[in-house]
Amino acid sequence: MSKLVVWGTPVSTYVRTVRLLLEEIGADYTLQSVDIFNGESQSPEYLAKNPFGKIPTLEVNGELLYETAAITEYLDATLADRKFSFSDPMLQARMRQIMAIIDSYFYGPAITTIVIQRLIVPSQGGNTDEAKVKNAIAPAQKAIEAIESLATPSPYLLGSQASIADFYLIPIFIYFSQTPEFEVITAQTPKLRTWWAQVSQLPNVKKVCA
Ligand SMILES: N[C@@H](CCC(=O)N[C@@H](CS)C(=O)NCC(=O)O)C(=O)O
Repeated sequence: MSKLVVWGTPVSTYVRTVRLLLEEIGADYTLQSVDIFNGESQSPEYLAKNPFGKIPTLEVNGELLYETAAITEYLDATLADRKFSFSDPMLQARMRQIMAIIDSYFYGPAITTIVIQRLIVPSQGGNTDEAKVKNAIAPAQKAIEAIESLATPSPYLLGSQASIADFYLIPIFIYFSQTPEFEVITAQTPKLRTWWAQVSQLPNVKKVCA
């Protein structure tokens, strides 16, 4: 059996993506802390594992793998017989498309700007940069409406089976839903609102994202 170590900070959305998958698989793994808030992820020791200083990095029997899409697809293939992907090529393409939209167009405005400015900055005694938040609303809305147009939730994003795309979006919604911008940005995405009401109650979501 493989020895799996996930390097990362438990509050990270991408670390949570990997952990949600591992928990759904029922895999045995260790979470090894790398703090992105105190500079540890930029230390020479961590940069030797991941030259971009991002989390997560997965260690499999001593071999290192980074980038969440690569990690999740590897784990799904090796531990779950691709249960969290699709054999239908178009559905598989839709899953990859949603993951790419999240990486390229949603994570930045939703997490790096709105969540950081609304939740993190004030919790550290700072003031929200309202201009930054305002500028992030339209791109976040465009991205989430694109995902809405691809989603067919019943109850998961692409049907009756949970896929890696769900594990990408759930950790972002955990934080994003706590911001005042969530209501307006998801006003035109009823399918995703129904999806969120259901998946936010899953036991492993409560366990990993508590
Ligand atoms: N492309 C990377 C992105 C990972 C990422 O952005 N992780 C965030 C935490 S959720 C991070 O490492 N932030 C620290 C930083 O940017 O310095 C992946 O897919 O794994």
